[in-house]
Amino acid sequence: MSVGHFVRFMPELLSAYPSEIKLLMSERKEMKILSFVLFSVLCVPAMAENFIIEMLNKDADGNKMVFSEQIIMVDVGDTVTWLPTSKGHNVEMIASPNNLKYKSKPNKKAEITFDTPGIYYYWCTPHKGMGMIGLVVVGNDFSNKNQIAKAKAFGKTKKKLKKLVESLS
Ligand SMILES: [Cu+2]
Repeated sequence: MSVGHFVRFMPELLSAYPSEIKLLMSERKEMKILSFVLFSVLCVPAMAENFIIEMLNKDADGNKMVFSEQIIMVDVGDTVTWLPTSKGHNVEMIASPNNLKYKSKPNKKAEITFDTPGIYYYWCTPHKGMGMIGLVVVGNDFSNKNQIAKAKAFGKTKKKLKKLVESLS
């Protein structure tokens, strides 16, 4: 339904409601304005955001084999897109509140829409022992922090995962 349809039909819908509302909106013009305001308010919570993370051989600080954002906070319904800015990387989900299975192809864009709150831990498969990991926190929910702290990690990544988990509060 378009905004135009909504604005045209809303006065009829509202006219089915009690006389108190009719009294509030004796003018058709006012009803149209109110309808538009209601429509706008109803649409706001549905607007999901898209976050970009780059897969990098080297970041601006000189760190090698990293995701540009190591911890990202998003809302339920938001999407994260990982761009293959440098070659040879991917995104593989390791631990998450809903045991999400996800492994992207190397050198390709990866994209996940997050519908379940909690902490998601992923790594880049070829560089999983070099600290190329990241966390996505959905809906400000840290309830599976222990699950993430106990998740598998190799080499340099062990220390880094510990540091990232400890920074969450
Ligand atoms: Cu990598």
